[in-house]
Amino acid sequence: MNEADAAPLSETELKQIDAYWRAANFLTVGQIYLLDNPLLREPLRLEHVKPRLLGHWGTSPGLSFIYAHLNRVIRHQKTNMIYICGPGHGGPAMVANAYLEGTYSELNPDVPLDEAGLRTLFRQFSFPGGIPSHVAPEVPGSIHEGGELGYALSHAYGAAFDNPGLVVACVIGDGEAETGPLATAWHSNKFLNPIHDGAVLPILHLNGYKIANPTILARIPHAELRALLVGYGYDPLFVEGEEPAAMHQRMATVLDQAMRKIHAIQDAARSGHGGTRPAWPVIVLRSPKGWTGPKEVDGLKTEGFWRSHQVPLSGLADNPEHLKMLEDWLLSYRPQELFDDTGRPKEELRDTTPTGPLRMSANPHANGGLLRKPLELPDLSKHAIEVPHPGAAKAEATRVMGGYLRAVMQTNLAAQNFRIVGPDETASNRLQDVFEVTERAWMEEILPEDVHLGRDGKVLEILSEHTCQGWLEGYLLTGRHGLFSCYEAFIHIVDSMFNQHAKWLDASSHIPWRQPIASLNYLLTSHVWQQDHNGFSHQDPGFVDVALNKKADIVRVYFPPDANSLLCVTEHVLQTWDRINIIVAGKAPSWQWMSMEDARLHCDAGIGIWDWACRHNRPEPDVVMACAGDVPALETLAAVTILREHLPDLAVRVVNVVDLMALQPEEVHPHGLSGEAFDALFTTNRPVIFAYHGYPWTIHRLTYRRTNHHNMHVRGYNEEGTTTTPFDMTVLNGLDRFHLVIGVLERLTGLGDAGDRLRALMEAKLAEHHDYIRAHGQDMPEIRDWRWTANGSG
Ligand SMILES: Cc1ncc(C[n+]2csc(CCOP(=O)(O)OP(=O)(O)O)c2C)c(N)n1
Ligand SMILES: [Mg+2]
Repeated sequence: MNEADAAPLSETELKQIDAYWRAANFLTVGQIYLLDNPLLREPLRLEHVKPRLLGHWGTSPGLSFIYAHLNRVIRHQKTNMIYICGPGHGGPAMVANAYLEGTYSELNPDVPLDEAGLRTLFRQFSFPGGIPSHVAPEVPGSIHEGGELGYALSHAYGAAFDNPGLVVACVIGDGEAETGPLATAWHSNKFLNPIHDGAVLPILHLNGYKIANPTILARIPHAELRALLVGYGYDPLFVEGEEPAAMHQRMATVLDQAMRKIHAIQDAARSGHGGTRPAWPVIVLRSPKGWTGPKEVDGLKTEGFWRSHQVPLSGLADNPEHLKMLEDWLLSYRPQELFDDTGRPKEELRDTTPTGPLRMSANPHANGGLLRKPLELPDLSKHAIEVPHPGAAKAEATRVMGGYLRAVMQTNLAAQNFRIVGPDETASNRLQDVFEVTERAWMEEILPEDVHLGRDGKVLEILSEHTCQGWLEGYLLTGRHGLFSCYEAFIHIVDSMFNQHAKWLDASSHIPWRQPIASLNYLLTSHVWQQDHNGFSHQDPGFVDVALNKKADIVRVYFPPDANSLLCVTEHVLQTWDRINIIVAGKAPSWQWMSMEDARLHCDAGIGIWDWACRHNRPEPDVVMACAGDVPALETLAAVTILREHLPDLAVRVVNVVDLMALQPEEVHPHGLSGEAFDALFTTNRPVIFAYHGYPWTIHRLTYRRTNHHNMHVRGYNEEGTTTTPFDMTVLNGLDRFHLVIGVLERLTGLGDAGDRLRALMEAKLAEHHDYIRAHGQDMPEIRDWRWTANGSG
């Protein structure tokens, strides 16, 4: 017999699996529509129906069909499996399955497995005070909200990395498959090692439609679709049709086949017969959108068409016929056969689900904090740069960080729970020391001349920031740790993914059973002020501004000004949880300001006066020079030396900010300074010239409630960029030492001739700089050779 005609389900099993599917569909429709009368024990009346009908039916029956069949596999094979639901708008389906598995009631005792529980389950969905319509963190078993489409497959692979016993089933909407992030994530198979990673089983859900259009993959010829998936390196298996009994048999057959292939691949690789990348199976499920729902509504095709995407029947108050159709639809699932007299799902249904943690809704991998072990962190001091006094040494900050990350990687290699991701930039960002202990993962051919590619590499590099972000999120959400290193300008590519992850963390923090996960850590380097090879396109420090829109509890932004402070910040972020930490640091050789001891104290405080850089640091200085960022710190210190030389009596205070959040009021951010502490640093009435790494307005946004805000003059990136010398970049944006000095002079009165002379000198210097770089193609010697000298008469 042809495998396509096989019937692996016995008559009883077929009945049971179909009953389970009907129950899940009934619960889905119930959630979308019903306020009361959950088991339709009385004729359906308008008052039983929600006044606002919200939710998505179209994707749901397919999602539950897949769920029911994965359950069969899990029960038979005791598979450790989680379910990533790409079309996360099918929230009611995923809630229905978690309810049928019993998990929902275990975690939410107010929604028990009886008629009252059903009423609550239905009522709460998309209802004020209830649960959201998507597969939000509230849904047990999910690590993926799916509201913003495109990230299912990268999340799935992230979950599978270093999880050899896990199978990640990943449902991909055919509309979702049109997104850029999803399209590129197919290539994740080139990074998955069948020996030490788990398996991803993509299930492409070809229900044919999006919100109001057909989908590309459902309309291209079958042969093209097959060729596409083969071209991505997969082994496609098709399940196509709509007659439930035949579809159950076909799906069971194909899933068994897929699982056999997965086991064969893993067994071969794990017994030493692996080698190159295998062709992992992918299932293509072609079934009607809104399957089992109303076929036609008001004479228009609905089942098997995009009209079933959200709520196929609406306007029930004005249309008694629709109310009757809803009742018929609900009754078509024969609820009396599915629930007992108390409203509890019948035992036969429970028999089709796995038990305990094997239930996908209860799998600990989908509540990764349960599995999270802290990273073991090596001794930081071994990596410190010797800085006997400020400006005594030069170093590339991120290279020093790379040395520490090498040690972190090595220390945690056995635990297999630390990954570094990045779009092709680990070495460019000077983190290459990690390659002394691990490679870049690569499952394709490796040529003799290739450098640091390996089957077991823990560094993941693909030129897709989306995929990097998705992998790391999936990895963290399943209980592990990691770092994303990226060019500062291009991290914007994942702005929206960042948003979604921040929302996930925020929502999770209100759910008692969700355990904290390791923070998502970004290193943003090759930043706006240090673009040697590149220009304007590579100059954009605005990611921080996107990040600041998120809740204070979630986001931290650090601007370590030198290598030792970068080390301290790195060590800190690797120990935090449920946050998104952004570290901005340069990779160019730069002057070092703090010993490890000083860096620790400074970073612990997050902000502070650099006593060594101040001139006459009286309680009331004449001017405060503040800085955040490595290049702004350098220019500020250079400006201080100019002021010191030309206006020796001027009292100048230097404040450095590492932790940007310290600028916010303490009521707004947990790291925020109190009003008194802020005023003690920035005074209540003296001019503050603030040199900031990013867009100046950010500092205003953070400090507008502070007493001395009206005296703050912020210099930063004003969107003036090009390919030019490093110093010229600061000049173009008014962040350079000469402009900073002019800024001071503009705000101080009574400096007399000395002030006028200095201003003229600064303008002359700017003109000289302008001409010099055009003549010589590099910065003036006094800029290149500048170094900090100790403060003579401080
Ligand atoms: C990135 C993104 N763009 C647009 C939307 C709006 N949207 C919600 S559902 C949907 C159609 C999804 O179609 P498909 O992936 O095929 O899911 P299904 O048919 O299973 O509902 C769209 C465009 C979205 N959620 N995310
Ligand atoms: Mg679709």
